[in-house]
Amino acid sequence: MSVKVADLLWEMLVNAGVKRCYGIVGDALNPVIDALRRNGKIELIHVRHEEYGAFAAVAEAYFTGNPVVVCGTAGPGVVHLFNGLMDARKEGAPVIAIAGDVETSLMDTAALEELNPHKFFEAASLYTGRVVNPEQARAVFHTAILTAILEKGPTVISLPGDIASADAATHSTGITIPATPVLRPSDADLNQLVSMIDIAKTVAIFGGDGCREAHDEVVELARRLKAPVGFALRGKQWLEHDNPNAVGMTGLLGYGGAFGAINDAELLLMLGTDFPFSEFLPGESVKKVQIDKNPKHIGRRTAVDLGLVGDIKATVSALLERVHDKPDSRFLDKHIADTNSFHELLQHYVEKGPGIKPIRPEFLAATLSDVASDDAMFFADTGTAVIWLARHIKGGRNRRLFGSFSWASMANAAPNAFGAQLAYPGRQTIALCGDGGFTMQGMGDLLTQVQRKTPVVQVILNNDSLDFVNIEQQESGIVPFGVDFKNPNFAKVAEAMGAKGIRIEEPADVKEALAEALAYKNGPVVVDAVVDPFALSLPSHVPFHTVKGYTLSLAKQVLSGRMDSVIKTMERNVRLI
Ligand SMILES: Cc1ncc(C[n+]2csc(CCOP(=O)(O)OP(=O)(O)O)c2C)c(N)n1
Repeated sequence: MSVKVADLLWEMLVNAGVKRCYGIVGDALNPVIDALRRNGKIELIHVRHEEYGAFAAVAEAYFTGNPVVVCGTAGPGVVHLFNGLMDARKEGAPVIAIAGDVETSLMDTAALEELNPHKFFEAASLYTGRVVNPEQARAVFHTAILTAILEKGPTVISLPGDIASADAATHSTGITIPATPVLRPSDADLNQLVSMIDIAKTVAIFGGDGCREAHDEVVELARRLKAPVGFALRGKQWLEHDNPNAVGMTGLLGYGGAFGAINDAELLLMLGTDFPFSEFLPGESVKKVQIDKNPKHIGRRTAVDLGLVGDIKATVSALLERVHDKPDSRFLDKHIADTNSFHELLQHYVEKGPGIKPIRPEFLAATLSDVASDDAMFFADTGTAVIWLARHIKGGRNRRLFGSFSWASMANAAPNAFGAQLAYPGRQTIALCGDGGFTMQGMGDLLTQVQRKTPVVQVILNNDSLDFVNIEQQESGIVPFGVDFKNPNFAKVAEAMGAKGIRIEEPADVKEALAEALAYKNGPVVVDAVVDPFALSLPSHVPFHTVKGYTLSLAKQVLSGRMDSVIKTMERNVRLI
């Protein structure tokens, strides 16, 4: 049998390490999927919504580092992939989209389902190739694959059905993935950094996702410099565990002494972070050095005094050979003490949790953290779930914490956990879902999990509202509006769909119910946890405009006759209970 363009594509993807393709077939994609079936080495994960597949692919690609394929057919199918591809772009996940395209004879004729991939994918894709001739195919496939892997992000192969089923112009399917080079600043630049460190009386470190491979090096540097280590949400899982100098996070979800440490230090080392909230970073009173392998990150969130390009592991290793220890630990001790006292505040609703109904989300998340295994993978929906993940789910050397942290899409957690479960079968994969998020996307594809008997645990924060936006609106001084809805009993819905459903209304049942959910291995579990919609969270550093916004919103709510919700908000957040 002759080799078709689509056969060439799948064989090249196999050779690049692709194991799964998430998506929905049809129309332009049919010859492509027929070739996948013939090839037999890549599994098609047939989802009910292309976006769900894309978010699953992001988690698989981010954690394994392997390229993962998603597919959608021309027009609407392709459009459904977009949000997940934006997420792949922001989280740095090598996802390759095979986008069905109209027949070449119909291009640019406003045909049914026609979409110009170059225009449409521009914001998301690192490279988009539209294959209009079999002669082009190998080069386009090769570029899309290598770009996704080496630049860690999404690429798009737009493939019309007539070209997919045409004879390939070559049988060459080999693909060589170059190893990642070691990247670090020059000796002269490192020496300049060493002198800045030597001059500074106090040094703080602030790290992000770029510290992924560098836990031990950063912790050792912090130990020698007596430097507190704060982190962005994307750095938490890499820097918090096994780190006596950890002082928590800054930003809107902030906790611990991170904000103070970063702003009080004489010198701040920003390591592998593109933390976007500039107002939480220090101004000119603190000298700043930023190190990142991506030069575009340097200086864009705050002006820096020195910018160095390098991998954090390689750069900090080289620095450790040159840097002089600092003997004075008073700065570190102060910020560790601040961190400990904030921790006590955070524990309030955890410790009181067994006696408070509706269930406090802090207590739910902390209990989940306690009962989960040491290598559990946690995923949080954008919404209040991220807050509780950041503050109450403990990381660890083998634990993983993930979400749509940089793109901030809703409804990511269930598909993320599904993708992770396929990549790491048997490992605990836990999605902390908003009720808005779960009904937006998780519910339809619960059927996919049921069909595949995938043991994903989704814990739904059932608070009958888009609670995060509720808080956001109050912070900005407006009366909450458009945020309430009515939920079904998700446990019963799950049971009707063939999953295991567990509903928790009583705080006393939380631990046992979560343990039961985690022990279940025959398929997906939905834990419907009825939580307090009035639970608020304030960052460890509260900007003035937030306080002003809350005061204004509460006043407006009183004036518009919502006294009861104001009282509940106050009562449940000033530690009266
Ligand atoms: C796709 C999408 N739509 C809207 C938003 C804006 N948004 C951010 S959080 C949020 C509320 C999430 O509500 P829910 O999933 O119920 O979680 P909760 O905050 O109540 O825990 C919304 C609407 C978004 N980030 N993404």
